[in-house]
Amino acid sequence: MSTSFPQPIDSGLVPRFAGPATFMRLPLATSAAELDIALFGIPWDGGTTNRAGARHGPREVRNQSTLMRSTHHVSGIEPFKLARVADIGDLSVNPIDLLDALARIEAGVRSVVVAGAVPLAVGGDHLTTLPVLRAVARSGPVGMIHFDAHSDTNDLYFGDNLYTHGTPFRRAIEEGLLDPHRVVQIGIRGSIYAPDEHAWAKDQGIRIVYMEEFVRRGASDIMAEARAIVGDGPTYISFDVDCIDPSMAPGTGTPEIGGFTTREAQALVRLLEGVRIVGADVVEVSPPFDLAGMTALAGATILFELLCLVARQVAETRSSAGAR
Ligand SMILES: [Mn+2]
Repeated sequence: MSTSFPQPIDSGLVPRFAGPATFMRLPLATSAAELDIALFGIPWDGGTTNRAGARHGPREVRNQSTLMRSTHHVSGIEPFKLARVADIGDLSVNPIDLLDALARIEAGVRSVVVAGAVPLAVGGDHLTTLPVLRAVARSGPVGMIHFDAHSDTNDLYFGDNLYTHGTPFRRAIEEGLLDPHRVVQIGIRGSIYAPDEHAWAKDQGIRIVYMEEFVRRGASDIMAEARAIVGDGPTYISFDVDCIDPSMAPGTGTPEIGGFTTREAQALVRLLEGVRIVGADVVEVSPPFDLAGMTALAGATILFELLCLVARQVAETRSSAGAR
């Protein structure tokens, strides 16, 4: 029964600025057992090549997420009545050993997946998505709708290093975690290292929607195509906050001007309705570069948008199982 589901702290009893800051003011759970959706942080930025700081993202997104109320004002979705959701804290990370960090993150997400909960992760830099995908895609490759300024499909760095926040999706395709023909990247822009930087991704079958195409076609048209590409198969959603313009989200590792407004980002995410979401993340919120928490607020709000979609999916799955 929904009355027994974990509920946020009532702001009529404890004001939003008081008490411990968990995601959405939800209870802090010790594991994903008994949950439909697990919110967690991945405080790690060891894959960052330039402006570090996303390791501080989860804590500040938690802080700003205390502004989220219980009901989505457009869809009417009340996620905490539809699904059992809690904050399970931060995954274990190792700040000074990249490979150990990736192993720890994968193990943490695997425990969520094994418990039957949908993982909703808050990074951390974008390399954290690779171990999340290793856990989510254990039974076969998944599709992905990816909002970002960058393709993140570069190959090697400083010689032969495979793992940075610019390489996760090349590694994920090489490892068979993503079906590249079911991958869409939206919002890509900014100067690149060479004219053929995105050739590998396109050759694999990834659909890259540059910002200029988004401006020409608009959110509805782009997302109709994205939904058709991923179809009804399992799909991961990755939201790099640097897809938003740095005038609205300056607190990030690799800002690029000419980005989405926060309103456009909300519209895009709402148009994910109907996609079978098996996990999602919001990454690259970097509080040391932020101003007045505006980037963390954008990240927290997108997290709420994603939570609403997944909560409705959980409720629909439950009712169709009940109908059988
Ligand atoms: Mn990225």
